Amino acid sequence: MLPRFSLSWRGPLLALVAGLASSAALADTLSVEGAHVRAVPPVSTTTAAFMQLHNAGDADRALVAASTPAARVAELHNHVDVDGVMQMRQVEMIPVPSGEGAQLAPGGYHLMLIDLVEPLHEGDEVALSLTFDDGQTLEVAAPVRRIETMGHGMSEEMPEGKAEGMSHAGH
Ligand SMILES: [Cu+2]
Repeated sequence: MLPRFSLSWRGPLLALVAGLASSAALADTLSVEGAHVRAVPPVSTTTAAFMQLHNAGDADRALVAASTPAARVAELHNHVDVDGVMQMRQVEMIPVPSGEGAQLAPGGYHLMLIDLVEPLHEGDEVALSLTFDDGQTLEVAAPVRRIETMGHGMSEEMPEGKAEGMSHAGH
């Protein structure tokens, strides 16, 4: 399905041209707000990045990949409630619906930064590269911040949270 766009529609012969034009136009419709990376103790080689994704376009999009020079692996993750226990799962994509966008926040969707190249310090900026299902990429600078995990009874002395710490044993 082609997204709607502001060119006049002249029929199927223009479908390809229209598709190209719309992907160019969409470059302005996705944006990122409040990106940040959770500060972790120097011994930790894993952390998470959070942000709000906005989609002002007419087409639903999805975040399909992420990368950063700060970590050797960046995965898309979600938390799911399995019999009352929050578990992290890697997901293929994070939906970014038109108008709604997506919230990457503790306890929900997040980017998992695995095998950090060097310890991150509060105030550092981590460059994140986000790739969407239409091929476009957004570059974001995400400051490293302390985050108090909400809803798990976790203090900031255990910044990864119990559920994350447990499922990271498998990485
Ligand atoms: Cu995770």
